[in-house]
Amino acid sequence: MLRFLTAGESHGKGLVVIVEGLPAGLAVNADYISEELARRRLGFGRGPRMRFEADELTLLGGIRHGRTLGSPVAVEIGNSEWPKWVEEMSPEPGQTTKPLTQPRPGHADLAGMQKYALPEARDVLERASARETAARVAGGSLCKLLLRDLGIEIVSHVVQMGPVVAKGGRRPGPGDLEAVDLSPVRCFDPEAEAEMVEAVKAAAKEGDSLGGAAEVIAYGVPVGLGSHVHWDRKIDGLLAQAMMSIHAVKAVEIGEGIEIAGLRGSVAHDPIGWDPEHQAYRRESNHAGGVEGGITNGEPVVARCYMKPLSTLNRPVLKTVDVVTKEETVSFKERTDHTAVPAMGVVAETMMAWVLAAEALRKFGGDSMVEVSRNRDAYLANLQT
Ligand code: EPS
Repeated sequence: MLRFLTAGESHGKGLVVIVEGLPAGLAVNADYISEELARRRLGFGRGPRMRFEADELTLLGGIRHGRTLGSPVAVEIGNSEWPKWVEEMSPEPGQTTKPLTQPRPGHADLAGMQKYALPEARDVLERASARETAARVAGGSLCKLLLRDLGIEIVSHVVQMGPVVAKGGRRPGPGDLEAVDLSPVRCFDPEAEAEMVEAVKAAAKEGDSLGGAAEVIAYGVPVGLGSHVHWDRKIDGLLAQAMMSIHAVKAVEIGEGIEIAGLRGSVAHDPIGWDPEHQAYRRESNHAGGVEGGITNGEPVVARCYMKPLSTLNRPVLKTVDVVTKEETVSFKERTDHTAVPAMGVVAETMMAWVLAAEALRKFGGDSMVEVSRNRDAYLANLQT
């Protein structure tokens, strides 16, 4: 079973991720993990921290001479911000001199303080912060490497920024990822890209924030990941859970799920055809997003994540109550991003990679990459046609 845990606070000394269940013999290099971490920092509209903070990577365990050992992999990402926060975030006994008592609506602040009986919002927001996604991306990059060995590549692009929606057009393929990453908002539609940049500028000028949506596509996924036999084995359910867990994501759509809800059954489904050249079935369209009955069907797996506008604003306007005085006030101001949708797309790739890698190992399981590849090849050679 593939699983991971992360630990660490946004302004703490660093983050740690432990990945358990990777087979031995997976080629890993630190540069690739660093590149993925750098991709997560991309995007017009992010706050100043993204410019001055480097993700300091240390491989602590589970990798030797560029290959996984089959033991847990542990990765540490140091926060270069730490020196400024040593006292405020110290693990030693003591207390803050700057308690945050005006919780932000839309954030974990108030519910977290009530649930954990904590006196101020920083005790909650430090872990609720999207900084945690750096640890997910570091661990998830190992899943991407595993998937790549199995012929699976994952791409994401921004399809909505605030009110601006990209036109349908051609979806980016694995060869287009560099072009997407070069776009300031990671959008594949140049016309929409320009409008998105303007929308972010306008929101930023008014101290406001923007939400939006990113689409994630996995190419090369074989038929048969996930299962119809139990609610908790359906791969669309697993993807929805994984992607919904990304900070500020409020909806996840598989394929054209929202649009086909309004269509008739006679036109909503993807006709099945036979491809004599490859001796394989294929779908003539992909409204289902590559999943039927909770099982991948061989088409690209497509999911969209919808993110709310961040609730931390540079202009304090959101009404709240001071938890000490109970008087009406506005939520506290904290350094923030105007939008994090481009970065969210990279995190969403990561969460799809976690699910696909976990399900690929469940299907083709083995303790070494040789064993996993052999099991995959045998399955595909015997795939019922
Ligand atoms: C975040 C606020 C900002 C973001 C941060 C998430 O941090 P700070 O308040 O330190 O400027 O930059 O995101 C990251 C640090 C990151 O690595 O993604 C928040 O409130 O969640």
